[in-house]
Amino acid sequence: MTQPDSAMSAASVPGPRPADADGPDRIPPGQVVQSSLPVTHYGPVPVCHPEAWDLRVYGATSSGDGHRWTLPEFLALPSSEMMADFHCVTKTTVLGIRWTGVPTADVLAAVPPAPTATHVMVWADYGYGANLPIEILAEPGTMLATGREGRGLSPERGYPVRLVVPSRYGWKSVKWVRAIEYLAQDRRGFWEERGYHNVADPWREQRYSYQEQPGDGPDL
Ligand SMILES: Nc1nc2c(c(=O)[nH]1)N[C@H]1C(S)=C(S)[C@@H](COP(=O)(O)O)O[C@H]1N2
Ligand SMILES: [Mo]
Repeated sequence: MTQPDSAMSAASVPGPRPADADGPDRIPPGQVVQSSLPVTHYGPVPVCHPEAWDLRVYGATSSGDGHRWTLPEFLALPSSEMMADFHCVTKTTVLGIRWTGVPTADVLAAVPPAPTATHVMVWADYGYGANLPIEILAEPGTMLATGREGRGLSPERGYPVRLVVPSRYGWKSVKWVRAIEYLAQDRRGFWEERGYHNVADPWREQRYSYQEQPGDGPDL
């Protein structure tokens, strides 16, 4: 198998496993490689009203204040590119998707969390949300993407802004992101309350909540 050219570039992210290495190590257990990722989500595609759209950061911030970006403000932030493999819990893996966007590490720098903040809830339109340990936002591969494969996001893929979390199953890659809530304790998101694993590490095949060990998440 040949690598996509840009997998060799400096923008390629060091994932939790060698995402830029070929061979069986690259594919998490139980996953099947497909050439493209089907559009996958629960419920309808939200309609974006660009004038009214904003992205908020709130909750356990260090200043106690929240932060808000309008769409032009968010699109003016420095953006970068990264390549990442994508693993859906339905067993589809797609290798080497190229994303453009704002690393979530930059969001943490712009709106520093309080020392008490341990987790985040990433909220989308219509109340969808996924929870993550706050360290995942500091990982180099995690970003708020505004583009995919060199073009803007389509509505189905999350226009105008979606999260990409290469180190977790795909449902944590929240499309249509509207807010990031800093949490002083973990809280389950949409799928984490409905039978899916709170941690969702594809390398440990953490698919379902019945697999959770003590400490993996809040009580169901
Ligand atoms: N807001 C929102 N984001 C979501 C979902 C969803 O239902 N709602 N589904 C998730 C799932 S299960 C996957 S696999 C990916 C799919 O991304 P894609 O549609 O770009 O392939 O989006 C994730 N983000
Ligand atoms: Mo998924």
